[in-house]
Amino acid sequence: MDSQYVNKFFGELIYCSDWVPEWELAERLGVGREEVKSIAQRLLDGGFPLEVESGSFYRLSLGDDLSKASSYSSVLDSHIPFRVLYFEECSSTQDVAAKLAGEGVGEGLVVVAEEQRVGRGRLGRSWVSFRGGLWLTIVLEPPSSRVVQVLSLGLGVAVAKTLRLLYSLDAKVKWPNDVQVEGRKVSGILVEASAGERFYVLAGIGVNANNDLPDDLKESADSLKRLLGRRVSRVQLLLALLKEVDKVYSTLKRESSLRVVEEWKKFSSTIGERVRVIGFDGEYTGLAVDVDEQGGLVVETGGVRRVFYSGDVLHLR
Ligand code: BT5
Repeated sequence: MDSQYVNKFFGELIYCSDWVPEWELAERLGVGREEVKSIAQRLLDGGFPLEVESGSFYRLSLGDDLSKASSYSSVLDSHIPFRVLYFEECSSTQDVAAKLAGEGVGEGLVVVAEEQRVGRGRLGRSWVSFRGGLWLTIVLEPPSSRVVQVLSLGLGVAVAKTLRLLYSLDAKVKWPNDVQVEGRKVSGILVEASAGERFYVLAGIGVNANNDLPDDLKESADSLKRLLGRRVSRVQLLLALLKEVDKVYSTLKRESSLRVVEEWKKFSSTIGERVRVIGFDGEYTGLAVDVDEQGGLVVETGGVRRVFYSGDVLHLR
């Protein structure tokens, strides 16, 4: 049995929290039921957390222990060669990843930390990173620095899709880089690019999963634990998110920025809204009408169309 099927089998089950019948897996993988049994046996022999019920129902019990994620990332059916490196605590996953990327660790390293002492957002802002959240940085080596802005939007799409697929949440993306549910920020994205000879990007993603939030963020932010009324498996969340990042990154590399922007627009809460944009050269109020191919927000303000490539956006009601 080809190891590609083992990866596919695992990949199919990542998104499912319930039992999946054998016939369905056989259909999805395009193999017979006997082959499904033998793939399952290979996973069991390899110590993977696969459960089998009545000999013909399967599910993964991935749990919440992020230190175990590294052994599962090896069987993700992804183009990016993900390797997860877990830390109990660090300053920021961006710093750890920057050091390793500078040493030439290469594309696909994922630094995950249970807790960050100085998690950061954009423009020097801080990111609250209590235990129980999902805080990670992925090292990527895109073909050109021109795609960085769109990559940032694409990561938002990956997070929103993951929250939709795993938890049926109505997750939306707010320009430039927030993922919100019911108007509250559940996830933030920070993309930093290297300045030296070797070009790499640090794709930082923070998701409020099982963590608490400080009182001053309770109005504007939310966590999966609070939204769903239960704790989630952060291992499942991480693996599903990596699969979605892989898909959007493939689209960006193999197809076009435009395709990623189109996907982003489908989940956007910003387009069609009256907004105030706080840009580098001042504040502008107008109607958010589009996002261009480079990921810039197009705002119609006083009969003039302006395009913003950075800044903050307030949705005005
Ligand atoms: C962001 O910045 O939203 C990017 C956040 C990226 C965090 C990840 S975690 C893994 C990796 N390692 C890091 O050190 N960072 C990345 P920005 O758009 O600037 O939003 C920051 C603002 O969001 C803050 O000023 C707060 O108002 C708010 N905020 C801080 N912590 C938050 C949290 N946990 N959940 C929701 N909002 C938060």
